[in-house]
Amino acid sequence: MKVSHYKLLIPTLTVLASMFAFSCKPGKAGSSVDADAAQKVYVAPGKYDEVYAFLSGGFSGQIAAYGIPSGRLLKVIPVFSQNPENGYGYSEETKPMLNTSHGFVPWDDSHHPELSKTNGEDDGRWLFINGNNTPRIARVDLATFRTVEILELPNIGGNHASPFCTENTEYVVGNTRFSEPLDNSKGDVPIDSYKQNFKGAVSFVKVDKDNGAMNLAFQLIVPPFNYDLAHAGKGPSHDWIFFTCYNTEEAHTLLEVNASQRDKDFVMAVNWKKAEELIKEGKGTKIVAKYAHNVYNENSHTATSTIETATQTLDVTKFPGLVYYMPCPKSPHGVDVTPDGLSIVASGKLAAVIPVFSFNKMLDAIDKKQFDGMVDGNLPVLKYESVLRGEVKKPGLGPLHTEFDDKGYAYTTMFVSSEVVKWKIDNLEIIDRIPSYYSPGHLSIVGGDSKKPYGKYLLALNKITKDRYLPTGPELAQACQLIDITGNKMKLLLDFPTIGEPHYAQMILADKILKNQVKFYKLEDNKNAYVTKSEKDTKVVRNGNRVDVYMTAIRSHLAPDNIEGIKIGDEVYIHVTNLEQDWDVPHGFAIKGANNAELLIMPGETCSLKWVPGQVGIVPFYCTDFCSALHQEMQGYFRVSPAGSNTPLKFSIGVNPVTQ
Ligand code: K7E
Ligand code: CUA
Repeated sequence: MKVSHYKLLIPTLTVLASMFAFSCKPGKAGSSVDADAAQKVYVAPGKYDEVYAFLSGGFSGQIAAYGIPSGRLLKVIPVFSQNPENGYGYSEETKPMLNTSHGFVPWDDSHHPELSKTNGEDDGRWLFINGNNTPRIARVDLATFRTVEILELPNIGGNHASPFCTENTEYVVGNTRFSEPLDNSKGDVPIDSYKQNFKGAVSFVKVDKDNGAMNLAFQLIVPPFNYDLAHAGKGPSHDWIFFTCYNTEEAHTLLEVNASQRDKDFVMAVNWKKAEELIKEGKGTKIVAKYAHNVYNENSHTATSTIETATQTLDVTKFPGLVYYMPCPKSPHGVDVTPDGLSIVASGKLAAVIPVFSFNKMLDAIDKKQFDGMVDGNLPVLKYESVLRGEVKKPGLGPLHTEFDDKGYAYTTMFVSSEVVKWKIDNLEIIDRIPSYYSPGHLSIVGGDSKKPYGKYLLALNKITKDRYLPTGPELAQACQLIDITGNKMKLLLDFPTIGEPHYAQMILADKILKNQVKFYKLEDNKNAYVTKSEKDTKVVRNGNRVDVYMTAIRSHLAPDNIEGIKIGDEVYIHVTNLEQDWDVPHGFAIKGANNAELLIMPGETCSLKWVPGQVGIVPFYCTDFCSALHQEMQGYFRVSPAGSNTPLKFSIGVNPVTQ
């Protein structure tokens, strides 16, 4: 995204710049920093931040949780990428989370964190995020800040317009960025048969309202455009979800030029309620599809991966009334729905206005058949004038994304002119603008995409860092900026760098999450297949060349800590149970030479590390997490003997070999 936006938009700067009176280069930072900014972001030691901000990690594949207003990094939550820091994607329990129909894929590109919603408001239960590259949707449980489910999406390429929740999280929805042939037709087809063989697919993932469990309910087969962003309706527009699409030219090469030919692309409006009914009536077509569904069980602390083999589909050209297109100027990117659910704001990356569509006018235009042609024969394009509520005039250059506050204002990022623009939702008038350093993509306001925005803070998520911090060589961190939106004028409060590229972020009042926090796992509820609930039950079991070590950790020893009889050719699985039952007492486990990461085991949890010893000799292991004054004493040894040797299997703790 960083590169594509940059390349795409910079050339247009010269074209569009003449149309605007203001400078495209932001002024000096110092001039716009509020005098009492320091006081507004200072959170005294020991005090909590008011807000959690969840920032996508972009090409890190993860999510980072920050405290706002301080900008303190609280945690990086591993999602799509292996994380050696705590063994996610390395331990036996978590490897299945990264399984896909293509096998183990330990990385992805995550763009859009999305908080679960109840009645259109953030409920603080789950956080969803998309994997853009190998299409997946992940769910993080906000009681534990752990990724607990990852569902692969078949039939699509580039899961970018994803995952956006309907008003009550009935569904999280994702759409394809790179249309491609459907999996059941997988074919060795020429790329230039794009128009005949390629399709888009909108995935509707049902979310269980009690436990959050996801399943792919159905997919809508749509024309082969590039679908970019989405937002669901709310209140009166509850039944609908809106997608921007570009490349309605259906180009398959040099999209930079070929997908920017038409004056207008579309916002696609989908009546998901109607699609749901059609599926319930059995109108869906089941097609072959292969996709992984990975679930982490919180009691066994173990993930399982299942490969699914089919999905229900509806070809939208066969069901009138499911899909309508609203023309939208020049390569639309973001699409956002106002808190009242009545206006749909789209941002054309190359457009000089921000069109604001009226939901009621859309219904009316559908009713009166105010069409301006068809897509694929029978998918109506609604007349621009008949659906438009108005345009925000001269907003700046390169509008991308919009969010809303609690006072009737909208805020839109301008990528090219590098600023955030505040405008009034009712009369579409621009109220204020503030420079952003540099080139913001998304922005986030506390509750800013919900039915009840809280307002107060705005985060601008910037693509380019340049000179904002001490340099770190050619690679500079991405960055974001905290802006105070309580007054008429926006005020810059704080800059801070981020982990990976923050595309989107979601901010939520901390109180909504704090109350549900799990502090440790109850040992008595531990259902891990290799749990050891007390030190006296520790053991080492050989079965052919497989050796299972049932180990425990408690301040400040690992038991057993002397293990002999391991041989070259063995596969050793070390299952460590942390016996502690208190908050913030993890133990770590690492072993010399393991072609693996460490384990970081939370109180009451069991984690397993696979180790294939490669050299004869004594191999130390130790706890990696400084857990007590005697943490440095928390260690042990394996003895590895040659293949075929008859060293007996022995394990012990507290028997000093020197005095034997
Ligand atoms: Cu605009 Cu991937 Cu949401 Cu980046 S996307 S900015
Ligand atoms: Cu346990 Cu250090």
